Amino acid sequence: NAMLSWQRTAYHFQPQKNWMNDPNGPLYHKGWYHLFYQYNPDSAIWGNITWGHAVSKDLIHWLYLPFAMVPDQWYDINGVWTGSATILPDGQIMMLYTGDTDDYVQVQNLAYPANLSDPLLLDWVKYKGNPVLVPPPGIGVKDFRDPTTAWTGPQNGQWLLTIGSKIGKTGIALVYETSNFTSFKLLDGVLHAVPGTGMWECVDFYPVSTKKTNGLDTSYNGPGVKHVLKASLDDNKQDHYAIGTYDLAKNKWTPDNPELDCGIGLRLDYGKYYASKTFYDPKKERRVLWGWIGETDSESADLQKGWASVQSIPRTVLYDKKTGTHLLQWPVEEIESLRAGDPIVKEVDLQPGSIELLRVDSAAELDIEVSFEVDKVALQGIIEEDHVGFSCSTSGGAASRGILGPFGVIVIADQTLSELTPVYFYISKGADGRAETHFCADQTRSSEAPGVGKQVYGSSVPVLDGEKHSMRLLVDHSIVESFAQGGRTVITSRIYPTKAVDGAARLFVFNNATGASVTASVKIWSLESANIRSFPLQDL
Ligand code: DQQ
Repeated sequence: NAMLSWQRTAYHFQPQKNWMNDPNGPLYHKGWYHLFYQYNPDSAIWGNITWGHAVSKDLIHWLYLPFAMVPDQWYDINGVWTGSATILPDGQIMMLYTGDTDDYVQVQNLAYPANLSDPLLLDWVKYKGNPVLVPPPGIGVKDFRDPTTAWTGPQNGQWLLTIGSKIGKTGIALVYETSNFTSFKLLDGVLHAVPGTGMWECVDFYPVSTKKTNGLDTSYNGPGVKHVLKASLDDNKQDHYAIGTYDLAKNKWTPDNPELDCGIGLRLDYGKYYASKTFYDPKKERRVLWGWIGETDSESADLQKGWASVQSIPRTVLYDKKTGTHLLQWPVEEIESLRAGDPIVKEVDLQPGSIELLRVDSAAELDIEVSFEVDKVALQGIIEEDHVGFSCSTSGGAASRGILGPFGVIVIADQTLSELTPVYFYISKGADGRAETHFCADQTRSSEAPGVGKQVYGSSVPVLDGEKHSMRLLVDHSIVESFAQGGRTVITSRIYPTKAVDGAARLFVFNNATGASVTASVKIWSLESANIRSFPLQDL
């Protein structure tokens, strides 16, 4: 359908056609980044789940490879579901994944590359003793999935890994011990449990440095390290995380802020984003995060356009030393290689109730950095003014005005603003009487198409003394990934413009606050498209 083809993205990873969901087993091997993904070869809706496979030298340009694994054994005939890679010290790759059996039981299976010297890892062998793990007593046969990357245990040669589950409505992370990835022992207790959160899918568990700016290998532990626990909550399709400390000897993880929903209360992304997974990139010594960006339109629309879902731009993940409470997520630096020429650099004074068009070509593919300086007198006035209780999702979107917000940018808009997606800050008075900043993305007017998501996403974001209000946005036709304050709060928007398409797309800055002027310092780069195509296998 030509009318919908523009909704395809220009530099986000997506298959040529059909359905995709979770990123699987990301790893770096012999000069190539490997991405596997949940894929339906036959349709644009979920089913027949197979492992798609693609490789890249830089996480931006991709080559599609033949499927890594298809559902062809009794233990995965109903789907080769999500899994993770563990790279052993001798270079062997252990790929543990969930299989949905002929009886619809969720089991864990082992696969490994047939030929480690192949940089493309084209052939995968399923271990002949599969499954290697079945649901333990007390765990539902449909509540046992998505093994993590393993980390080294306290004893020599011992590995630990976690698998998500639930008991009643309590989400849990079970921990297993293994030395060979074929036989496992369930450890007593759980890594963490949170009542009311339901089934934990795609658990992720990894160390972050509290001192350095590099990422850490999954097995790294010691002083100056905290551990992040992430769970994808099946009940509300949100990725939640918490930062805590991990006692390896006792196999006990303790959240820093247990008050916050029992320590899993922050979200990696407040928009359309799920089933994320990190891996350690030894080439650049960083931890890289992938996430699945699903659709917010209807299944029939997906069938009509012939594809569904994209992957987020990979993000580096670091501990935010300044707040000590948040992670910092930031697009991998390689994305900057798509910047076409010098940026447009502008400073714009925005009086209350003003909007300004930023003239750029190809506003459907942009990398934007904006920092806002808010009038100081007005900012201090917040103490006296009463506007407590603001929340992005319930406070009326960008059209609803307050003294100190909203102000921000408008992306994927047409010239007449009949379609527009505002991404903005709104400063309100927090419960403690001090200024509280919210970061929101408003989809209510993104599209004139019927039957698409029209939510306002967002959350509060810490803005420390002396910091400006800053945001970075990656705009890619039907996706906007928005990062506030260096990546403390992130929102991914899935939008379906019908008019603000390709050359008709415009970019604006605005200040819809009633009581404050703001100065916006803007840098805008046009982004080139990434090269994402089939691998020329005949050249091998
Ligand atoms: N997707 C996979 C499961 C996982 C879910 C199946 C999360 O393994 O729990 O496609 O989106």
